[in-house]
Amino acid sequence: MDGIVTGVAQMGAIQKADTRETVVARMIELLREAKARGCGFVVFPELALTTFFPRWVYDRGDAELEAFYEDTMPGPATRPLFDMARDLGIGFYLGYAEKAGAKRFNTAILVEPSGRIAGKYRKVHLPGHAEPDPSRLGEHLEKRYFDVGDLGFPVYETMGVKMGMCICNDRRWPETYRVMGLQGVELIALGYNTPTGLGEPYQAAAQANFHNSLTMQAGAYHNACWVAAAAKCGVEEGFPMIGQSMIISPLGEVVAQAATLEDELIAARCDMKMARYAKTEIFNLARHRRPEAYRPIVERVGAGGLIQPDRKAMGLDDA
Ligand code: CDT
Repeated sequence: MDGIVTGVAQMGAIQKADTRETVVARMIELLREAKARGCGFVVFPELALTTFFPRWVYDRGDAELEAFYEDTMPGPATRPLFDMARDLGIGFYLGYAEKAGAKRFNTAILVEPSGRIAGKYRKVHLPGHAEPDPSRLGEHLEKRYFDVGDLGFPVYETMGVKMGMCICNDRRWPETYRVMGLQGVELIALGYNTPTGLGEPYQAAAQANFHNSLTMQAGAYHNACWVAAAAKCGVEEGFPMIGQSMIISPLGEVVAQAATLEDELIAARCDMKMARYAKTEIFNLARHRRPEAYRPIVERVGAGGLIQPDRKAMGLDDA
């Protein structure tokens, strides 16, 4: 096969009291299962080592808050994960909270089976707020605890595949996938922690799973790449989060999907021939894209005024 057997290691809830060591032991168990199922690469969730701490209000410098970040990778608690992956010959994607000098990032890394870190991504689309909003059912304070990612959306040649990464809310933005699509990405790994609604009238519990699959299937199809997505899910400290971890083909079809809201390994043979073929046909970007018609995408942040062609150029009679 021209590609890689990919595992998605969905993780059930992590409570505040759970230690890194306990969590890493769960991850190692999932790696063992991945090995038994022939995986060469495994995707773990966003902020996989701790509970989803942006749901609580802290001040920067608070000891409880600071303890959620990693200042070295691997560190003492994560070293056993790297060692086990190396012993099993498996590469992995890991999401964690990164402390980088005075900055804080919501980060993911690609680790090769040798233990070498092939690449890093820092979350660009930080959802939620910087200040608490008691009118909601729960807080989502990523803008308080993380700086906006400063690495763009890099694609790395690793494990025989052109791999890219993104994190949770990034998956809802077409730009995320397209920037990687324009680098020829073949597999996008991503992790997420998605609450089943925090009281918003729309994008609430009823649509949470639909939006999850909708955005990722569209991103995979439009960019002719595999998407392997791992949830952290279940009820954390009373807050429910969606599961529905999945692997999506470059044709946009779900080829594997988790059935539980607990630790669960799903796997699929991700053949890159399928991605490469789709890139030569309908989504042959070089042949079909028209960047001159897309200028507002990079010139505007929010929606602005209408952009209308000259009436004469349209051949309208009243010009
Ligand atoms: N972790 C993360 O990015 N979660 C967001 C939900 C934010 S709700 C305010 C997501 O897009 O799933």
